[in-house]
Amino acid sequence: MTTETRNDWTREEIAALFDLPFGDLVFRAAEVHRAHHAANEVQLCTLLSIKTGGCPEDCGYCSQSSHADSGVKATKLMDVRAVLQSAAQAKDSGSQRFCMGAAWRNPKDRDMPAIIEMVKGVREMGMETCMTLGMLTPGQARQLADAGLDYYNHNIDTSPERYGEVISTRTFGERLETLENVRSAGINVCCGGIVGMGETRDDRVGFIHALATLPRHPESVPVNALVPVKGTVLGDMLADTPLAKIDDIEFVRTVAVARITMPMSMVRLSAGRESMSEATQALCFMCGANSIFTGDKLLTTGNRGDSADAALFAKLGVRPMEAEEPMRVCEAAE
Ligand code: SAM
Ligand code: DTB
Ligand code: SF4
Repeated sequence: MTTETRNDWTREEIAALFDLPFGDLVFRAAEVHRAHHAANEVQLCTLLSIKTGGCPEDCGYCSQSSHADSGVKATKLMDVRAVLQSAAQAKDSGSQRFCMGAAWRNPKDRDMPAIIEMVKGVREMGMETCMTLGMLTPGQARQLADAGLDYYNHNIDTSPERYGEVISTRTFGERLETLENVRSAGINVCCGGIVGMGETRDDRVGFIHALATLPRHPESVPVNALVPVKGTVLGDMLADTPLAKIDDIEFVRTVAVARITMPMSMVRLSAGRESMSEATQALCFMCGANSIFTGDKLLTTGNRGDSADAALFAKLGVRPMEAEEPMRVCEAAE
């Protein structure tokens, strides 16, 4: 078995992994996982929406797009003090990473001073920081790096071929440009996408292929299961065509292939756990998912909640991961 990190995966190799008998795929993913990560340890991250709704982008899955009719109210950017209060609560409940999300196409330069205060304040509490603010210029990425931001989340969401069907207000190439700006600034990359948007197996192959052939694998790979929201293009499409809903086994296969192709990355079982069975989540952990979002809310939709997760961890013998000094990738900036 090879477990080294490779960036030259072919689509055929990835398709062949997806095609493996399920037991073989689970076994192989677990082997790769145990070669690089502590088995039975899962990282806890907490999300906060620091600026909700009213987003000009037309992402077909998102409740926060102004093109959707989801009933989500647009808010202004939160006060720094309120954000830090929320971070302190997350730390008290055992979270290691605080992820702050804003419903922007991109941050305006006038927003940057408050954003920088948030990063510095959360870091001072001893938590890892992550932000997701939309597209960044090279200068904005450097400002965030100077403030000490540990991770930037910017998802490719689906295969390059499917991208234009899900989002029309930006291109896949623009997504890659921001990822490059984040890398060059020396910030760790968090990049993944959504499964269950009515895509084909071939799109899931293309999605993992695009991530696993980046010049450097993202340090975090969030795999979201679509949370169908009424009033969004994809939420309504799934309500009308329930057969398009992703099968649990196919979801687990996607997590396993992410683990095998990106052995060192943290694979985050992200949105969609509220309606996912415990057995499916257990299979995902077995196949190498080693991070989750805690609490009862993601950005605008529900999450499982801490007591349900604690009970699941106890059943499975899973422990919350100890916080570590975040890995820096500053050599990328040299
Ligand atoms: N505006 C920023 C951006 O798009 O980069 C950051 C926030 S956006 C909500 C972050 C990610 O959340 C998206 O890229 C998508 O992968 C995920 N997401 C959004 N809505 C979702 C939904 N209904 N179900 C599952 N994942 C979702
Ligand atoms: C990611 O990939 N998943 C998180 C985080 N990055 C920002 C967001 C999930 C959002 C789910 C839908 C909502 O709550 O609005
Ligand atoms: Fe805006 Fe991000 Fe939602 Fe797209 S995913 S509509 S960019 S908040």
